[in-house]
Amino acid sequence: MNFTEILQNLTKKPLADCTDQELYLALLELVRQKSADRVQSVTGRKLYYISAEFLIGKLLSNNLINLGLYEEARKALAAAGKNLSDIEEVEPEPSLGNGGLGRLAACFLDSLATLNLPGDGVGLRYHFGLFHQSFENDIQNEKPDPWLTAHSWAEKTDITYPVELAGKEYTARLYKLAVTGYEGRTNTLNLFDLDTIDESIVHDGIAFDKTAIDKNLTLFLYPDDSDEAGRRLRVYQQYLMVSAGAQLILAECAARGCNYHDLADYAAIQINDTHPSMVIPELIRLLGKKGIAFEEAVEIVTRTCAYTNHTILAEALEKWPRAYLDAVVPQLMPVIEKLDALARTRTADESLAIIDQDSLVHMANMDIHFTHSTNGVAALHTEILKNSELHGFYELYPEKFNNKTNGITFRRWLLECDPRLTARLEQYIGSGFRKDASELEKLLTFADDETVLNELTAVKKANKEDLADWLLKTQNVKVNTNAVFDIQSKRLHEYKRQQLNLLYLIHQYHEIKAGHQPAVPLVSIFGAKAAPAYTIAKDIIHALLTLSKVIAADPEVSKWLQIVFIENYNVTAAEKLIPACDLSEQISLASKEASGTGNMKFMLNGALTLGTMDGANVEICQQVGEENIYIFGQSSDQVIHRYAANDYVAAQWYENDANIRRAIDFLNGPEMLAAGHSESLNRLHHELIHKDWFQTLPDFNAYVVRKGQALSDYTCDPIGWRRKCLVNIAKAGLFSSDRTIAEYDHDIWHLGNSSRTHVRLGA
Ligand code: H53
Repeated sequence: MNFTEILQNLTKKPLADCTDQELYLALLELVRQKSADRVQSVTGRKLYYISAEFLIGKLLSNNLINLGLYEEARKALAAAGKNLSDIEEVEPEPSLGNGGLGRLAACFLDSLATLNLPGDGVGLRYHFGLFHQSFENDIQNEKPDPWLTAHSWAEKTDITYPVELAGKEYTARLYKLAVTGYEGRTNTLNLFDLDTIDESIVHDGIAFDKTAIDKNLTLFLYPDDSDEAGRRLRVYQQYLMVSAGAQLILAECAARGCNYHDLADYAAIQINDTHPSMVIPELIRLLGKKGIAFEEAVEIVTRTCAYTNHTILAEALEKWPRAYLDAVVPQLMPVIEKLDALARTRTADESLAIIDQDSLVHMANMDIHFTHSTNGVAALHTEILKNSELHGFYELYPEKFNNKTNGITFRRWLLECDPRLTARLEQYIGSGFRKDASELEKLLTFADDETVLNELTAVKKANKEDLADWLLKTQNVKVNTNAVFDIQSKRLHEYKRQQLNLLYLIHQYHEIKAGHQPAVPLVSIFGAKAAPAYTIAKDIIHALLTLSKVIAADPEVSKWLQIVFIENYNVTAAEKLIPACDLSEQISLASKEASGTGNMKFMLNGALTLGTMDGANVEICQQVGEENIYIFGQSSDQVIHRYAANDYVAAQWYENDANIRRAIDFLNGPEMLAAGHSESLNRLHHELIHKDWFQTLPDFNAYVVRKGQALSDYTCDPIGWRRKCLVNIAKAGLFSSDRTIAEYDHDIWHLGNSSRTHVRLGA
């Protein structure tokens, strides 16, 4: 049977007569069948990657590519007058994540399956995801982001587990989503949910009764935690995930012959950030029920589990008041208390305790004591963990600490999102890079080939045209494709410093008004969601939207400058933005961005980075060389010292620098107040002068100069610019998540074989 016949068997009518919806469902079914053929039995150790987020994006195209069916599907549909990209539009994007942490988990699942390693995900099946963002009155508005339809990639199973929450028993149901690698095996993303969830309790945007656990538990990822009920709800969610997950792991291992004493020979569990940390005491508790004494259970769990730290921001290292845990998971508290007592026999350092003097339970501390590996996610981040943030732990357990620089899957972030560039690359260097990303280096032989450089420029131009069409269609904005496309897309957070970009844009506005014409027109594109209760983040969005209007209304400025803030930034939007980018904004305060992975995606798609020496930017700089990246700003050492000395006073920078003052004062000056909301603009103005926790002002002038340099290089030396882009593409191989996963496997997981981890328990 040819592809058309196979598909027609599923649609039961000629393809030409089908709607896009019908074709989508047929393709979904076909992918399911083909994926099922690639399920393999497991011997030895299998990985369970437990994570609150899996930002998997749309799955149809990705699965077709990984199954090797994309071209066939495209041609068969085209022959029937159908367009695969129209059919892709039918698929809702699962909104099961927020940012880098969740997207990393998705890339890891793709790489595990591609490398033929047994590794499944464990998480929750949120009905409405994070939230759907829209702008109303230039203010972020949140609504549910539903993605579950009658025919979803996640299939309901008959497998259920009892989970006890606040003394009441609930039933967690397992849904399975097939994850097929590129020419690889099929693994599973296990998502848990309750049958009793009631979507109708959501009202007025994303509000709902936070106490009706049976109805609300899996409605949203990260429900608002600005009140106690919301914070408790997060504990409920986390325990649902880890308790059901732990029962699944034990059941699967037992079915393969595990007697629980040898659990570490059957399972490796990776704890992704602190959200799943309760899996440690939960497993110890469950092993106790199987007759295994506490001391042995601790040893088994330590050998089985490993922990990844993704941040040094205190707010993201969870500490739960023990009163919450007493109320929600009373069955775990005796175990946590014993773990705390055991940890105290290993160190007298109070800051390394699990339960502190204020009765806060430090989840990361529990992770580090009772797993065999703690890793950071970029070289700089791991060094900061060892030397400052987690220094006490590093002294206690030096052998546990290791670095695993993040990566991205090239299937989604090159093959799928940038078919034009992929085709050109194949023409120059063959298709080996599809499987072995290091082969991209072959491109370097073309660094001085002007034909190739011009062809790459043409690819970029065509991608910018595509983005312009998409922006017109979805955001109703028209952009000039002869402009530089400068993009900052990531979660909205002060440490990521969208506000620095904002101040730059105001500065440019003034420069243009003063008759200083820039080297080239600039389209500055933003995509970002702010946490619903994060006021200043929402103020930054409002200021950018307001400034965008002020500029658009001024013909003198708007021919040089345009701000586009796209609504509801998600994986689908990222796939449109990244291939069209010229300049990638990676401008976090040095030391604060653990790694970043957007930086890698932009580089791979031939954008140049404007960034600080932070996170993986440092390694990108090492790869491409300083001449092929635009670095500016304070170093992480300077920042760490400034914090330690506690002597940063934003107001001094504001008073002493006329450019800074002019930019900040514009925020609540007459033009902005006429177009925006005074409360929000005044608050941001005040924040920048009196707080500025993430040191925007000391980096301002360096940023303006470096960005100016980049824009002038773009205009004055187009061939030189494109050569830099080529070097970035060629050197992106290091950032393949296949490399990252191979390192995790080699150093931590040892999948497929029995456990070879040697653990030092106790001091
Ligand atoms: O994790 C990414 C890093 C990035 C870091 C991010 C992250 C979240 O998305 C959420 C919570 C958290 O603690 C960290 O900010 O730097 O690249 C994957 O490691």
